[in-house]
Amino acid sequence: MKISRRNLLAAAGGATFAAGMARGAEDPHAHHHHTAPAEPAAATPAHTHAAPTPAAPASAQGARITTLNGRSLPFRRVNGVKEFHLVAEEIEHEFAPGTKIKAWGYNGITPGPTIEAVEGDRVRILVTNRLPEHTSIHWHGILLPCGMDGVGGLTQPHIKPGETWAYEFTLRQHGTHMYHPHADEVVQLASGMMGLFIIHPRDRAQDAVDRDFAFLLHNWAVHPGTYRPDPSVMTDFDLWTFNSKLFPAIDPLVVRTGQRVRIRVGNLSMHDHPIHLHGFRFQVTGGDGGRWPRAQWRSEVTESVAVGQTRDIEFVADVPGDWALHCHKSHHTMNAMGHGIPNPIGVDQASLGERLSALLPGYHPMGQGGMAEHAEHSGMGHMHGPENTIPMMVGHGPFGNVEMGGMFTVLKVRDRLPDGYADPGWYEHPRGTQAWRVE
Ligand SMILES: [Cu+2]
Repeated sequence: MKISRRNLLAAAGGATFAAGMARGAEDPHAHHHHTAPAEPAAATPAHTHAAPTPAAPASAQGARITTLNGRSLPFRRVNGVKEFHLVAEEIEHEFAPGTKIKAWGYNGITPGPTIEAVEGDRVRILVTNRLPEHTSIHWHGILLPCGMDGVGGLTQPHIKPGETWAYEFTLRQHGTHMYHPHADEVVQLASGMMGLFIIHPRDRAQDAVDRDFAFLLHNWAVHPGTYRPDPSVMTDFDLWTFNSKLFPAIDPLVVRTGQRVRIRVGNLSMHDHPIHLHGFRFQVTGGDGGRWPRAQWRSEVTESVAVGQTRDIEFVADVPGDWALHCHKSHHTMNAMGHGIPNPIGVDQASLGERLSALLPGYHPMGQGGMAEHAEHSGMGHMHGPENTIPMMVGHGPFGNVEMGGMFTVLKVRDRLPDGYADPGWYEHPRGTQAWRVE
């Protein structure tokens, strides 16, 4: 069933998709809120994948990368070299409506734009430092001459504020890799400096997928009411992000029923994250050490992505629905949350609440039956948290509050996508396929 459906879709969509790829290949995503000096103004609109596109055949050249809430970095060709330009700088970043910070990133965003290239490419990456302190960039997992490895002090002098340095090497591998500073890492990583570096195989038909998503895991210490991440925190972070965004502001992953999907996850946070997908058994097909031989693939529903690792997972999205995709550590699917507070569950706080309300206007006793009521209160708007602090459980679904935050988003699989890969809204469950109330 799966196979025949895929073949059918491939036959229907092949030509159009191939044309889209050809156009997109030399004209990387152009839309960016911020223009770095050497980013050429590309002529064509970026969202080659956003137009109503027939199902992309995995047999063609494979999909371009969809960086959740992000974009790929444009390049220009200079004498056969693909030249990219990253600008390290301070930016204003919004995690989700209600929480903004001063972050450090690249080209106006955190994580920085995704570098997308092809095995065999000669690449030159210019790095301009507009930060108040020196930096460097390490190309994590990429095979290159030692002097291009970007370890400040070890393989090169640091890049001082105002300087631009060039890194140039030939890509001898393919897979999911990352870039990040190797200079004052405690501050620069804590502030959001990181990005994905994805190398496609030279033979694009090899292991091609229809939808190819990528995101980085990160943790942040933004104390309530403050606007700059605290780099001194080691374990007790309060914000957990996919590509520096919090649910409900994380893009959904939109795919058509029957498509082959790859999700690439990299981790530059301080914790390991067991990434769990509902509804499917996926194969873990590779990491930053490269694509694994088929015999090494594992069938899983949760894959832990350790610090400094990337993992690729793949599956055929053959069942429509709204499927949760999240870290399985329950505190990592919360937004700003106090830790180490007394446990009020089962405690009758009625009289205590009255007495405290007299002393503390606006005090809300809560948590007697659990913490769900917390979400209700903040959802109704009559409980306000500290300034610049998103409630810990948010996100309205079609049936109520989703009571999630942080590292949580939704894989939306649909038979029909009339608006291309735009968010199709909530899934409408066919009759007889949904849990029902018995009494
Ligand atoms: Cu986690």
